[in-house]
Amino acid sequence: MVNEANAATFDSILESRGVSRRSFMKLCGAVAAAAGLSQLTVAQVADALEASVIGATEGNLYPVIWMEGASCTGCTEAFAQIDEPDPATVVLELISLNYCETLSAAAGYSMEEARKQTIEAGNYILVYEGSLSRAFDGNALRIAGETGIDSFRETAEHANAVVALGSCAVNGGWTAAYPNASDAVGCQKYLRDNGIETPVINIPGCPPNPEWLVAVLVDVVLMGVLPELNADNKPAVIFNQTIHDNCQRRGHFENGEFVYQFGSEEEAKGYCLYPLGCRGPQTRANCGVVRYNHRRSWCVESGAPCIGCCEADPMNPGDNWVEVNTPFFKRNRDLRIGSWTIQPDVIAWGLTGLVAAALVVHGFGMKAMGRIGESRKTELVREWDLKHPEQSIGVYDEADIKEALEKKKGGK
Ligand code: FSX
Ligand code: SF4
Repeated sequence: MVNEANAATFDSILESRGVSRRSFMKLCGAVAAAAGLSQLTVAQVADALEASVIGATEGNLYPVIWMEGASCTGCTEAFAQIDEPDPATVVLELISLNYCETLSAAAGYSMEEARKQTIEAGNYILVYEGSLSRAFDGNALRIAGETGIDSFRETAEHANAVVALGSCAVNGGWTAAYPNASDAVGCQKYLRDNGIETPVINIPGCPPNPEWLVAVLVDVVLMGVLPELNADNKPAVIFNQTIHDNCQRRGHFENGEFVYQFGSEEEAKGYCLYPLGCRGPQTRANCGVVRYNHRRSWCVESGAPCIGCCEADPMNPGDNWVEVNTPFFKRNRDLRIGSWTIQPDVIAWGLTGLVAAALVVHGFGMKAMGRIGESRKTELVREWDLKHPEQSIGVYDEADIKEALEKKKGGK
């Protein structure tokens, strides 16, 4: 518990930074929600954050090294964009950020020195974003005169835990997509392949929601516990539910109300995006609960089908979200045969053609044997094709289309 004198100090720190107590408590509520904690724990989170900010004024904070491998820096960028209150004023005072290529004011030799000294002193956490490039003896990425994998390795092996932030750090992400020329892998695989047992907490997403990182830091740094992890070492409360579980469009999915085309009437009605390739049913994360940008909205709510950026098997770089989910906005993933890719529905149509050809041959045989007489086609034109002629890939006679439309009009 924070005592009264400390509470007064804390209030004046908040005030000096233009942060109201109300917005601070809102942040605590969001941290608790992101961590999957009950709202009853908000007071505990607030106490922990207050103690940490007071700790900051006394220079007694948990050291963190934040390093970056092959990535777009979107993870840091997303973190730096958390709004009210902004990370620089309150949240970063959870930790003593001794090294961060993007956020630290220092650079060059003095930064590298800070990293080495932190490692020597021990008792720190490594937050790592981006993948580890193993090709070319690790020379695809060099930092301060050594390979990226060497500096990762020496920092990770002495850390209390590695937080793999972002899908690239979890299993290579898009940097490991075919043909994975830099032989990219995530932190956990690199460490385990090299016999290093440092605990790893995987936070996928491209980028991950910054509030997930704050929630993990609150657990590890302030509460002194590792969050409960699932079999992929991902925080269970965040990643054990699917996007589909918490989706605002879910009712439309259940009612069979779907969007087949961007810009359509169905889209304007907010129907389910499944036919446009939404990966919500197979992607595990609580985006719909935590949301983004001041908790205003998130991908599916704002009209974009989920592209599954949180799907990452830590021990398999080939199972990265880009490889698994492209082409986006299509129901099926590409099937890869060597360096050649094809959509399964193309194969399906090809097979349909083969089967149709076989049936025709079979039909001729039956007819020749006098076993069938004249027959009628049961479905002249597929119902769906009639409804969406511009998307149809069926081949029909004009006369059949006319007949089918007339039938439909007549309610037959
Ligand atoms: Fe990867 Fe992070 Fe995607 Fe980018 O650094 S998870 S590419 S948003 O930024 O690592
Ligand atoms: Fe599920 Fe996606 Fe439809 Fe939402 S939009 S209900 S996540 S399929």
